[in-house]
This record gives sequence, C-alpha cells and structure tokens, in this order.
Amino acid sequence: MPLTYRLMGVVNVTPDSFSDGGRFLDSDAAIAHALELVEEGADILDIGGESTRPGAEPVSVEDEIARVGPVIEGLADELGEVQISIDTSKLAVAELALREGASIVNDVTAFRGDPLLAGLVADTGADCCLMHMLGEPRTMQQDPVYEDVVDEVKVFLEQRLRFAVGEGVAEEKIFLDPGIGFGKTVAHNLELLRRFDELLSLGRPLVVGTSRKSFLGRLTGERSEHERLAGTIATNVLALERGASVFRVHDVAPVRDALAVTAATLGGRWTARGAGTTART
Ligand code: HH2
Repeated sequence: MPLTYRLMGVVNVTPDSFSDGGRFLDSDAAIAHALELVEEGADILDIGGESTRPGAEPVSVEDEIARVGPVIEGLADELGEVQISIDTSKLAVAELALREGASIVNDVTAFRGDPLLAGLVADTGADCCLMHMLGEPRTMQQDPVYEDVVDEVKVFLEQRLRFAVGEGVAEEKIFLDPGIGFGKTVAHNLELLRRFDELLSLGRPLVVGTSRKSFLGRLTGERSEHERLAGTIATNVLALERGASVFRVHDVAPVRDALAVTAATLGGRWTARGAGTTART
C-alpha cells in the first residue's frame, strides 16, 4: 500500500524562535520564505507569531496579530491546494487567521490555553492539531518527570481529543502530536520516537515535530541549530516508518526527498519526481 503523508513547512514570524528568530519578522520576507517552502514541496504552511522555545516570554494578542496577519493575507490567494495552519493558542489570533484564509489551528496547548478555541474550530469547520506539552514554555524543560512518557502522552492526547469532540469539533478534523521537546528530556524524546507506533491506536493522524530541536544537538555534539539537519532527517524517517503522517520541518526539500525514498521503500511503490526530464536508470 502506498504511504501517504504531508509536509508542514515552518514559517516563524518572530524575533526569537530558536532556530530562525528574526529572519522572517518582516512580512515580505516571511511570504517569500513561505512560497519557497511551497516550491520545495510543503503541503501545509505553519505560520507562527509567538516562539514556544524553552524560556520564551509570552507575546500579546496585538503583537501576534500584527506579525501573522499580513503574512496570511499575503499568502491566502497564492497557495492553491496548500493549507495554511496558524500556530497559536489564542482565540483572537486564530479568529483573524481563519478569516484571512488559514484552515488549520495548530495549538501547542491542545485547547488548554484558551478552551474557547475549540468552539471556534468547531464552528468554522477548521482542522486542528492538538499537542502534548508538560507545563508551559517558560518552565517546561526544568526537570520534566514521567512514570512512562508514552503512556502519559497517550492518555493526555486521548483526553484532549475527547474534550475537542465534546466541544463540537468533528473527530476527522483532529490531528494529534506528542510534542517532541515540550517538557521532555532527551531520553523522553527518544522513547516517544522509538514507541511512536503506540500512539496509532488513538485513531487519528499523528504529527511529528523534531526539526532542528536541541535534543538532536545534544546527541551529535554540535553547537548550532543549523547543524541539525541530519538528525532532523533521521528522526523523520524513523517516525514515518512508525506511522507519523504529518512532518513539521524547517528544511522542506531535504526532508521531502528522505521521506520519498523511505515511503517508496516501505510501501513498495515509487514514482520518479520529474520523470521524463531527470529520471535515470
Ligand atoms: N514545535 C514548535 C512549535 N510548534 N507545533 C506542533 N504541532 N508540533 C511541534 O513539535 C511544534 C509546534 C517549536 O518549533 P519552532 O516553531 O521552530 O520554534 P519556536 O517555537 O521557537 O518558534
């Protein structure tokens, strides 16, 4: 059976995101970057105006809207099949984004930050991604403890799925994400990836976000976020093999190629990209 999956390209319109803060704060730069990611093969653009890196300070609604609003507005008519996802926990930001053309709400608090967000998603028929996080970004990496990280993440995601459905969100609109790096040690992240397939019984498509995260640097001994591409690829390949279906990454083109080869190998089918012009035997 062919494997189907989607690539979610990250567009951070922030001054302080951990790997690309400040690069796309200007809306024209963010739009140009987003269009590049689409060229590279992104199926979804995840646009965020607030960093959730460990220690990050919260951003006001006004500032977040001022960052993401013009970018979504500038992209909405350019994208065809590509979906815009708004990476926010705030009702007013999501409202604006959905009005301007976004169709996914990616909430790292899984509707705990603002429970009314669930009603908005229900009323608008948007898709949503509900993610696990232990604690909150400012303090989440201060000694996170689990008895069994996979079991606890799974129970949490099940509860948030039930909450969303209870608020009127159609179950088929919901994606779930174990929240790699959100209140987790290196060992917790690795265990979640190793046992990723245990989350499949939740019955919803799974999102995975390892891109450039610090545990990859801890494992390879490097210093800069930009030296984490190999680790990003390794973990995304593994997650595809273990059943993930949406891959949230900064570096779309190389991950696209790695996943295409992995999917062809696992699924036993392949299509040559650019066949006719570049296909070789
Ligand atoms: N990771 C980040 C932000 N949002 N959303 C989901 N669903 N899953 C993730 O793993 C995830 C996420 C952190 O990455 P990034 O956006 O690059 O950094 P920052 O939060 O510093 O802007």
